[in-house]
Amino acid sequence: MMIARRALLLGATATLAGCDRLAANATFREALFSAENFHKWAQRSLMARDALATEYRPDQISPFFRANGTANPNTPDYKAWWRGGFADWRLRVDGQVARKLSLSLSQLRTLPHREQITRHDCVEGWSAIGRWRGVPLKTVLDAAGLRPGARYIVLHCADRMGNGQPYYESIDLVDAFHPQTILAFALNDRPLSVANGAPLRLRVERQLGYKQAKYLTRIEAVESLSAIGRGKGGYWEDHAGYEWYAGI
Ligand SMILES: Nc1nc2c(c(=O)[nH]1)N[C@H]1C(S)=C(S)[C@@H](COP(=O)(O)O)O[C@H]1N2
Ligand SMILES: [Mo]
Repeated sequence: MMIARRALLLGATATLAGCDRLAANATFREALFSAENFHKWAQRSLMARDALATEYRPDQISPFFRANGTANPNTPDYKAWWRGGFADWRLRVDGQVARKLSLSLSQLRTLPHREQITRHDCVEGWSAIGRWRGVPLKTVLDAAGLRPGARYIVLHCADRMGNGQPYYESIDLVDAFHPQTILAFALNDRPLSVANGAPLRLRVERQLGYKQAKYLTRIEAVESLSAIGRGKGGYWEDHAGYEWYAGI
């Protein structure tokens, strides 16, 4: 990550050398386009994606966190997992990784947690504040070891949409390694309800509601999104033209 960012900054600074010749006024160039200023500007705008989403106070938590989209996957697999208290459920981690993983809920619960009170914003025009607890996605990705080709993380879900296709979403590595990006197993100090995505869902707090994939079954690291679904990076991106980057 740090290496990639540094390479990007160096690349941007190198491009600037060409612009230098075009700037007639030396002072203007000095002030606006000096390598140092440009570097600072570039770093600030890249850093903006690393900024934390607002976290709220406990008294601001919404009394009810409504459910949207699928409220129960109701597939034979899911019903069996639910009946067994999700003891037989696993999160698979595969794709462009050095080590494939298959993690049980109790294994995930033993990893270091993060807790955050954040606001969920759905494009359909509602918001809710909740306290999420889960494992940083970074922890899981570091355990699996991303291969150099990995560019995106695809979240595969247990629920089937109207057309029988599973819900899925994807994020880039900036969001995947963001400190507030967690695999959440608890909402408001209770195990996730079925309606809110049991047993595990993504929280990627700089993004809109539809990126917050529920009912996770598999995390896949990929080089490109083109072979996933219809290639737009998510169920709603593929079927309703939603933006892949849903930053807020
Ligand atoms: N697997 C899955 N994840 C999903 C959805 C869905 O239908 N299936 N709906 C999305 C949308 S549009 C929103 S707003 C949130 C809703 O999360 P909630 O049900 O916990 O409120 O989940 C998102 N993640
Ligand atoms: Mo949504």
